[in-house]
Amino acid sequence: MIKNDLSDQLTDAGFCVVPDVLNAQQVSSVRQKLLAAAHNFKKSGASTFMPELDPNARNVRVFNLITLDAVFRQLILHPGAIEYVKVLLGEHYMISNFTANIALPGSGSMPIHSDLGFVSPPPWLAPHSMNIIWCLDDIYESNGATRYIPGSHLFQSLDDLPVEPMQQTVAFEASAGSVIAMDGRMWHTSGANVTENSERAMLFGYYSADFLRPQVNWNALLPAELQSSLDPELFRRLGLMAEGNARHAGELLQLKLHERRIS
Ligand SMILES: O=C(O)CCC(=O)C(=O)O
Repeated sequence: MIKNDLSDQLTDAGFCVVPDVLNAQQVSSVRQKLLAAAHNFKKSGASTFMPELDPNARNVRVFNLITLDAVFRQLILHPGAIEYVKVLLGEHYMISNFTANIALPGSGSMPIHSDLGFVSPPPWLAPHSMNIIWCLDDIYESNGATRYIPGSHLFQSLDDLPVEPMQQTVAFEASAGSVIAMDGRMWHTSGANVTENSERAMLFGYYSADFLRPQVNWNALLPAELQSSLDPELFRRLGLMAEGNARHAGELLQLKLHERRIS
């Protein structure tokens, strides 16, 4: 059941932390599956180090989680997360991406950014995208918790960014099993993991309004046999149906017919 105070916080402050969406046993199972997925991802020839994103290879990036294990196909539509997606995006949300970032001790911050800025040019006037961030470890400042600029979900263009944006960031704090729901306009980055031996594994489910092109092309990315075996709801939310961006045309047509009737 969605908590009203969290829903209000998400709308007003641009984020909320929802505790205990997964229990300890589920966290441990998902974490193990993530490590196996990272291993298989590497074995397939892909790199988990993205020099354009991270300063060194202590950030382990795992892309395209949807193909890597059934548990990720369940998490991306987990009801305890989707109810928060609907707070910002309404009923017509789509899945834009699903990735992981394991920050090992010694990892550093990536460039600060807003995720809406990756899929839509400014002005950024409304929450047309959002993240559901799954915490598979307790996350806190010293183990590289995601950092954000409070209030930055209201920045409308690059002109609103402070001169030294990193200095304005604060770290999220959340226990393993929580999700952080975050407005896609929020400026954020990964923190540096300065601990001796505390890993920080997080999954980033990214969702957007259905009129925005997803960050990845699921049609090209997902093998045909996986596509044909997907649950119909997941198939639809990944935008794999033949119908593309037709909802708004349909609504406009309705409006025209309505106007005709009243004129
Ligand atoms: O790992 C993090 O804390 C942030 C990751 C992120 O923002 C991204 O990959 O775009």
